[in-house]
Amino acid sequence: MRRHWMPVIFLLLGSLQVLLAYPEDDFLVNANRKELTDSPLFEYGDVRKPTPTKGLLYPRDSETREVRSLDGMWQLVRSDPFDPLQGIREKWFMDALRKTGREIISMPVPASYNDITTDNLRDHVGTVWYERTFFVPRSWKTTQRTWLRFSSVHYAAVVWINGRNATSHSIGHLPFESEISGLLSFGGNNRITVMCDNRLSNRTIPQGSVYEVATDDGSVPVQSYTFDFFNYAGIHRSVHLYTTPLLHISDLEVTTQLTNEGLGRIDYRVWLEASKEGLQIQPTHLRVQLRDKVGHVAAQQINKAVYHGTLLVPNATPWWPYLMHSDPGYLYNLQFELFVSSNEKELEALQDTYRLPVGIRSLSWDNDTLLLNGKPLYLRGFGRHEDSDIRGKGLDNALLARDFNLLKWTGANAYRTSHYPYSEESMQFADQHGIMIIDECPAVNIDIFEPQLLENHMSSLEQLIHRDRNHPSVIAWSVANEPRSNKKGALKYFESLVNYVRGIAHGRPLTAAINANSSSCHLAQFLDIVGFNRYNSWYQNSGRTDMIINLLTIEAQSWRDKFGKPVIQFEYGGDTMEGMHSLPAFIWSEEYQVELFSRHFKAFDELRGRGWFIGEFVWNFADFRTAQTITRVGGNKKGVFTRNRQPKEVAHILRRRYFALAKELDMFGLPEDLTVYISKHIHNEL
Ligand code: GCB
Repeated sequence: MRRHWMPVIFLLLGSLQVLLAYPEDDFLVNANRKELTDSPLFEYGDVRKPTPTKGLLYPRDSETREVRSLDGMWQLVRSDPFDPLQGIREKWFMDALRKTGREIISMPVPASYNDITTDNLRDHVGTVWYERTFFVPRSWKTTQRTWLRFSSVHYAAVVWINGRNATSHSIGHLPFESEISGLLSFGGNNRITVMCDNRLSNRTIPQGSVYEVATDDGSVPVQSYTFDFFNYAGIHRSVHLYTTPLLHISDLEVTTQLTNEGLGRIDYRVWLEASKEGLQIQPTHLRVQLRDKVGHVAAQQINKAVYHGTLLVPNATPWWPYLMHSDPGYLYNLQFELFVSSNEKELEALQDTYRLPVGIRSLSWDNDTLLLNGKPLYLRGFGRHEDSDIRGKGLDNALLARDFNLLKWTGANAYRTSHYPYSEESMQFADQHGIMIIDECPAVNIDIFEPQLLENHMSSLEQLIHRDRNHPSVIAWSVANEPRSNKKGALKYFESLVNYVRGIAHGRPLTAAINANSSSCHLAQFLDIVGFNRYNSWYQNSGRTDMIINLLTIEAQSWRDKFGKPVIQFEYGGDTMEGMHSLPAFIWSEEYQVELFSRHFKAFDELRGRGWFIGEFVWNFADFRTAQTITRVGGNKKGVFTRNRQPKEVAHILRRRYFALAKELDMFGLPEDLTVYISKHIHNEL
């Protein structure tokens, strides 16, 4: 056997796998909460590493591929919260959902289903079923493979095409796909059915638990969770059908480096996959071409029977973050073309083309700092949420564009994808605009440390890294937000987790957003960058902004002294009702938010001078929906912007700070509208 065929054969075996039946057990959430916390019995030795995900390339059309969107209006039925698996037993997927006799609800995709209707679908616990029909052209039948790809379904999904199981997946915010060529009616109408389950258990990432409460109308299941953002559910991101040739490029991995002399280096690896028929096709070579913004070839390589290589790019145009260079977010197009021998007269034919945007940059770190292209970074940004009125967590391009305009308006250069992976479209946007990303997996507030949870946690990171490893904007992986890392069980848990993630980290440092204290945290010792969340003058010492500088500088120094690593504050802030004013400042007023921020700025400036404090992140970019609690007025109001993306007073202050930092650190000019004319005696102090 010719050696270069090995990856193809290997991948073929994968693609012929019998589709797994729906793992019912995963859905059976134990209502009797059994505390497993801190049990010394868990050694994690028996934890299986997750099976690596395959082929998560974003669907792009090309000379050899077609992409079709299945977004639009679907139909939805909800199951009885007490019998979420009724539809599986009764095989609702075998026929149109209307045949179940249940109420049919028109449901847009992508969107969370919660805020669309006027009834209690908002608080539904359990499964809902989505359905739509679509045509596939006859022409796709013989020469193509057809794939179905979901960019995110929250939380778990099982998918059928024309009544036959196509795939299943759990963990929201992450893509999954499957070949469906064998399930389709080509040239005919097809039905897709998706069962979506929003229940969280002790073993899901993130965790939650379902319990029963007695109401005036009988008992009902309720989902509880400790994180504060609303547990929106549904088909949150786009659904695509796409085609590939019978032998195609199934996956790509790229790393880049930039030398002081401006030489760019791109190391790439390519995976191929073939259907049974595709195995007959003989690849002759792979052409890899790097094209600059205007389409000129900046470097190229032709490989025969080798699926990895290195491109050297003299005088490369580097990828720079926003406000670190006059042309931030420079992207090349890396074009991969697979050629095969054609039957006729040994001619070579183009078999498959895939184009990947690539930014050339180096990332490195030491015990004091994080460097991009050799320059130490100071991160100024936000924790955010994917959240908006009506759509919930559904992808919305208008919102995405507005958010990036606001981010740039404030002069921010970074954000953390708190507390889960954000859409692939937002990652592409960040690449293009030069916004740096701390990429976080969905492990928020994890508490009960048990082996099955660890396996899922590893899997969430594996899937995230696989999806995002080629984005120049990603500068770190965040392994968790506010885990109960002071508990004894956290030590072994995080040691195992971080050991695993190091092996797949793809040239990025590891961090986390910690709310334990430096003296009791069992996680920070394993990280490259220590991140902490602290709500001085909000959750502690409410109303006392005069205590911030002292407490914050002492705390940051304690993290530094104990772990000797760069330190970032990932969350600080206070809830603020837009339009509520008070002089002197009083909590919840706009004045209070301004005062609280300003005190933090002073502490940050003191800390920056110490040489290891490398970032400040506000909580939160915008107000967002939470579960109903007495501490939230219509949601979490710590936004610098309102939920409909208008600035609170503090936004103008934050903007002045972030641009002042850009000026101080990167000699960037200030925007003209940063200050307004007051009088000829009062000058712009920046
Ligand atoms: C935190 C959490 C974040 C919350 C925030 C708050 O520490 O990380 O998810 O929204 O506090 O406002 O309470």
